[in-house]
Amino acid sequence: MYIARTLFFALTLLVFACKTEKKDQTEPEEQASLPNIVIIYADDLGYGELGAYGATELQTPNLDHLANNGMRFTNGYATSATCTPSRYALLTGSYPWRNKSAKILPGTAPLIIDTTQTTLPKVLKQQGYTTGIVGKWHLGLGSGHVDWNQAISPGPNEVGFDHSYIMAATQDRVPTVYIENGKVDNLDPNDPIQIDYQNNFPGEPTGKDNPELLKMKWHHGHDNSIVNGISRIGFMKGGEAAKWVDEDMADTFLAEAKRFVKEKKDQPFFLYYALQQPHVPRTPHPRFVGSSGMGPRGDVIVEADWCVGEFVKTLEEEGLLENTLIVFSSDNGPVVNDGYYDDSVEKLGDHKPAGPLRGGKYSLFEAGTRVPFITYWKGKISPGTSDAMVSQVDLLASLAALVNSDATTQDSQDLLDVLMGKSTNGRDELIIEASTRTAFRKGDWAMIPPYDGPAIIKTVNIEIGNDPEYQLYNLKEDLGQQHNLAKSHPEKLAEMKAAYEKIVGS
Ligand code: NG6
Ligand code: CA
Repeated sequence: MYIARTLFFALTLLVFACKTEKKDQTEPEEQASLPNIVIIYADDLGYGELGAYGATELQTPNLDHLANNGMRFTNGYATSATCTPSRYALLTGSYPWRNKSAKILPGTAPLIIDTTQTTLPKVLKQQGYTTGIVGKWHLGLGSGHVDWNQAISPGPNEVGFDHSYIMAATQDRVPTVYIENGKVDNLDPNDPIQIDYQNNFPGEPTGKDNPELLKMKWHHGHDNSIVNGISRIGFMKGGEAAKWVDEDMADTFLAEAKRFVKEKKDQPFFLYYALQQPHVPRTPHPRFVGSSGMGPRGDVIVEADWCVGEFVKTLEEEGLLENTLIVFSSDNGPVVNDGYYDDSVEKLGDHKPAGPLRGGKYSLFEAGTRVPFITYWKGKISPGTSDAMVSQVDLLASLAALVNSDATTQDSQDLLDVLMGKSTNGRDELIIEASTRTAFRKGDWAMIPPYDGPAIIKTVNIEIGNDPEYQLYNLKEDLGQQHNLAKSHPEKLAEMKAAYEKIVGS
């Protein structure tokens, strides 16, 4: 009896021990099974800009490697044809046209993401991720007047990022300084920064009045304060030691991105690496000058491709490549001349930044929002091409699903299986946006409602989609949107209008 009891007790202990041991083992396993997530986001890179998307005049071997060994989406969309709204949607999972402030912002604009709003980094943080952003922000900072010489808040760190190393707006807008976790990097307190988007500071040179000081001349806009021989949008005084060197920007962001990975690699991390290329001013590092034969615009694309290669190499060296999902895309379509004389038009040659698509940045035609869209995960995503429709607004719900979170928003769809190449069941319909105008994609069709205003922005030479009549295109037969079928297909038009108005309101 005693023996039996002892045996029973011992057995119970053993079972209990096994159970506890099992529990202790699964938890770290679950942690470890959470992959790192990196979103690499180019600025103004068009659909036809990469070899993997048909470019023949530019070499982009590193991005081609991701595309050819991951999923290459042919119907991948930014929500918008300009930067701020696309970035807003990427981070919040909400259509930007729902937020009136989501339009191209000056460097002094307040933060347009509500600090209580759901964001992608917040969702990932809740699941145990360390989150970081390196690169272009352009979603506003502060809540009114920003004093650039004090802690700058709210900003990325208040909407879900543990770490931030950013430029406030764009490379062509002041302040031309890096901001790390809300503090201007390298700021000399004896040389405070002042910023004004209306008036110049007395005695300060400008691109308009002092063209002799410029190394790159402005074509339209961009005639305010001069920094490094390039005039910008907005006026800036002070902060000399903190000013960035444009030609070093790619290396600076790359170094920060690598540093983040190396420092955070022991826990699951999310990095939003927002490249500044090929947005204006195009300032390749000297070692890339002449690398494309296409002038600075081509050279900075080669430089961006190199950065991606170096970054991926770092993941590989750290043993993280098999455990990291990389998403690559662009915030909007391409523009050739966006405001500086930089040979982009003269040296473009046969390169077609938009590939076969019509329009470009600022446009409701396809080239405005249809962009390179690649998912790469070594050993997990089988190489392939997908024609499924996906939008960057879907990354929130899809990546939430990846990390076992049920977070979602009104507009974001869980397309994880599509991103992983396991399904071709993408979006059925999508609203696209360009400078607050909206248009509609559904099935094979694109519909652009009538809009007043010029059909072409002459300064940038882009057709932006304005027309007094409805436009309807069958993209399967007419990818270049040459044949408006609105009149010949009234039933299709009515169906599209109804579906569109159901989402945006009539
Ligand atoms: C426009 C600028 C353009 C670019 C764009 C923002 C002028 C004339 N043009 O207003 O150069 O900066 O804003 O681009 O100033 S985005 O990719 O950040 O949306
Ligand atoms: Ca952009």
